[in-house]
Amino acid sequence: MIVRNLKNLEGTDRQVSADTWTSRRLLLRGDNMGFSLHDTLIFAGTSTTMHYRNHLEAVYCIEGQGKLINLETGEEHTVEPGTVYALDQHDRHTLVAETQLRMICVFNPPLVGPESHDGDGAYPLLESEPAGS
Ligand code: 9YT
Repeated sequence: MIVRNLKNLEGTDRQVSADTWTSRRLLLRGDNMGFSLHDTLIFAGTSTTMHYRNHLEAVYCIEGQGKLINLETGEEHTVEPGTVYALDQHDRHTLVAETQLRMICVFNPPLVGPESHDGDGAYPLLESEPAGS
C-alpha cells in the first residue's frame, strides 16, 4: 500500500511548476498504478493552452471558477467545483482560471515525474525515471 500526504510533496521533485500552474504529483509511473494522479493549482487570472498528444487526461475541479474552451470545436464550458472533463480525443483546449482553480488530474499513460509543457502544451513521453527518484 502507498500512503502519502500532499503536505509532504511541496518543494520536492514531485512538485512541478510553470508560469500558470503548479502540479503536486501524488502518484507517478514508478508507483505502478497504470495512471498518475496530481493535485494541481491553476493560478487566478491565467489562461493555459494545452494539447496532450501523448496522454489521455481526466480533470476534476474541486475549487475555483473558470472556463474551458475546446479549441477543436470552439465550445466553451463553465468549470466549477464538481465539473469533470476528459480529454478522450487528445483535444486541444484552453483553461481560463477566473479564480485559482484546484484540479485533480489523472494521466494515462502515467507521467514519470518531471514533465512540463512543451511549446505546444504537450508532455513528452519519457522512457525512464530521472536519476535518484
Ligand atoms: C488542468 C491541467 O491540465 N493543468 C496543467 C498541469 C497538469 N495537469 C499537471 O501536470 O498536473
